[in-house]
Amino acid sequence: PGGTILGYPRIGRRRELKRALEAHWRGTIDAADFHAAASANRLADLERLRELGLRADDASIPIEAAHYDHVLDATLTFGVAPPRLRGGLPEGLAGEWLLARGHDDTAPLEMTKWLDTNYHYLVPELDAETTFSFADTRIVDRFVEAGRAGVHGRPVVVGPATYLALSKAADIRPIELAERLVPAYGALGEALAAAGATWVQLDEPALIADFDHVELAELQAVARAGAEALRAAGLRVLLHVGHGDAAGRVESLADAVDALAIDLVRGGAPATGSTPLVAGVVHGRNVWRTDLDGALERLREIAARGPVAVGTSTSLLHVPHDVAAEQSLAPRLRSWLAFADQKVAEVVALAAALTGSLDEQAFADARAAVADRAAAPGVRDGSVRARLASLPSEARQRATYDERARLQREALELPPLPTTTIGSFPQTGDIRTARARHARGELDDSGYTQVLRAEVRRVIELQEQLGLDVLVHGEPERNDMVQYFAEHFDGFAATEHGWVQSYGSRATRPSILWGDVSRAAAFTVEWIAYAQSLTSKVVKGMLTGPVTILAWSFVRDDQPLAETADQVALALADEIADLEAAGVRIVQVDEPALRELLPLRREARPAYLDWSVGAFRLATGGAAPATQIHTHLCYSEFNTVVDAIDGLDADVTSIEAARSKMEVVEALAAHGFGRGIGPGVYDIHSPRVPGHDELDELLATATAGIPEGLLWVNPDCGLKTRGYDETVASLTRLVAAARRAREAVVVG
Ligand code: THG
Ligand code: ZN
Repeated sequence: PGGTILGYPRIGRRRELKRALEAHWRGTIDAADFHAAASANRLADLERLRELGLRADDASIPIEAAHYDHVLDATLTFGVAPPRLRGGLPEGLAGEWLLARGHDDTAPLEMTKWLDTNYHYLVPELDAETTFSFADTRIVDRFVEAGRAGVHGRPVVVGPATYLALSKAADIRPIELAERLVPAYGALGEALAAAGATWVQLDEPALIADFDHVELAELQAVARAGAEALRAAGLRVLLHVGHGDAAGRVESLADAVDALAIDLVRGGAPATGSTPLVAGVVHGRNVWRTDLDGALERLREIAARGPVAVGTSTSLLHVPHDVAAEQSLAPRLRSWLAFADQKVAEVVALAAALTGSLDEQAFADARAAVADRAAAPGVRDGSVRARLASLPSEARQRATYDERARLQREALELPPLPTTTIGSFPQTGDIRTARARHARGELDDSGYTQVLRAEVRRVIELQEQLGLDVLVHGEPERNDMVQYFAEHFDGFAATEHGWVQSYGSRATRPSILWGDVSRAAAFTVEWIAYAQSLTSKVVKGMLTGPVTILAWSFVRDDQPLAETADQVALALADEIADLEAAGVRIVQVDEPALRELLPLRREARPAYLDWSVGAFRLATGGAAPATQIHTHLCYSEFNTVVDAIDGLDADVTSIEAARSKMEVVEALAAHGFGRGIGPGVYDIHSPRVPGHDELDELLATATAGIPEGLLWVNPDCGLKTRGYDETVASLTRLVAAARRAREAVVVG
């Protein structure tokens, strides 16, 4: 029995891969230099994993490290050109970047969340004509590269069941293409075996999820076929599931594979007889040190039933590289944390202990850290707990919508079809430079505030010129819509280098929610009040909702998410009360991630919706009936929107609708609904300025489906990533289109 991990961060300890990618895209470095930089980054990580104690000679080290995305790697490996690019996909890196980033008129592959993580993969586009072949040797090449560096590793590939379950196709259920796809795995296996590989890791997390379009039995059959194809090539297969409870879902595959890696943090151990288990007792997705005593006990129980090795519950892709880089974190908090490198060391210590060579010091340190964390001040805050324990029964319940709507109409005096934006305005280079200089101490607080206030003034003046009805301050003071809140709440800490890949070259630094959450003082009020002082129009207060704050942070694991969400909700409720006291009449509480935390398993969804919606309602439940509560959801699907409108009880909900040509509106009209709604009339994800006719058409669809008194006119999402030129042009047209629609409504 040994120890292994199921994957490792690929962006580099200092984001070397990001820098290489972006330099190459800018044209600063050519393909050869890019390959050299990517290779150096991979080899540095392999070296690090050896130093940390993983064995280099027995396939314990996973070999993966995609340039951009591991699903894209499978797409390229198996020669899957999207139907719209069939025959026209360029060779080499050009083809890879075309799929990842698009070019001129060619849209990139769509991005979506990898399971319930914060990582986005590129969605394969298939159709009934799609064929598969072993078309690209990158997986083999990386195995050979590692071998030259003295590492006999374990190549990793996304399995066929997961690949197809996460694909989309216009005219066929993707899983029906399995018979064509599986032979390509056989060909990959033969090439790997010829290169000297002994094991391959087949990632099949789809086995633990529920899908609407594919049955578990189909996924199992396809995963089995993939494993058999690789075995027929002479390889041993480690089937890796991860991301949830595999018990009851993988037992039938035990005879088709040589070992099974499963998540023991979120699930139980399947009975797999003599098939070895890689027991995922070290959490691959959180940042807390493992209770090594507890993990060892668990391992011993499993070892009594069959062969076992120690593993992580998932790839370590989802955590930052190294706690040691965090020299500014409070030492006490730091002592509770384990990032990727610390988790590798935990795996190694557990593997040694399982074979009888217990590292007393490592276990004693872990024991002390776990105990210290449980007892530390701030982890449990009596006043936060007392407040939650004695919530009044109406804490999540506002006045009826009808009453609120009447009071809000009187208070706000808005025209029909009011226009607004989602909240953020373009974050210019000047703002980013000022923030960086402020962080480095080169710009003092008052200098920084001056820059930000000047930006707020400019955004307010611009919106007045444009003729928008409900204004925003533009959020120049916020680096990130979650981190900004974490920085102002107690119970959170921010990291300096804790980058985690979000997609491609982009990463976020999730905050660490370590203790009971509360808010010492108002922090958004001064910005909104300043913006409001500059205009006679209504300015919206802007907050991030409790679910999104949890979804985009590393959250404590010692209490249910529901409890933590309610604590965040109360801190937000305090901020809303202060905004109201300062005269703010509309407050938007964004929940773009509401959908993202939706459990992969059907049976867990009702409980999730219950607490997530409950937390939002706790945050907003204290708002006066005359205060208009808005919310915004990203990547909205019909079901999410209906659930949200029914459940969140917001007065106005803005959603993405332009890319789907307002389909969601027709669906909503059929459902019937009675609260304000702002279906986005243009897509902010591209710099394209929408045409007048296009806007008129979308608005006509919207006015046909939505009662006049409920319809708002706004873009799809925040404008943070756009430039000012296209923003001004697009919003000018948006306001003009709303005015034309208003006349049509009033006349008609
Ligand atoms: N904030 C947080 N998490 C998120 C999002 C967010 N998760 C989901 C989604 N939005 C991810 N989207 C992005 C979009 C852009 C970037 C990262 C994630 C990005 N990052 C910069 C980079 O990598 O260069 C770094 C930004 C920074 O300096 O903080 O551009 O909005 N928490
Ligand atoms: Zn959005």
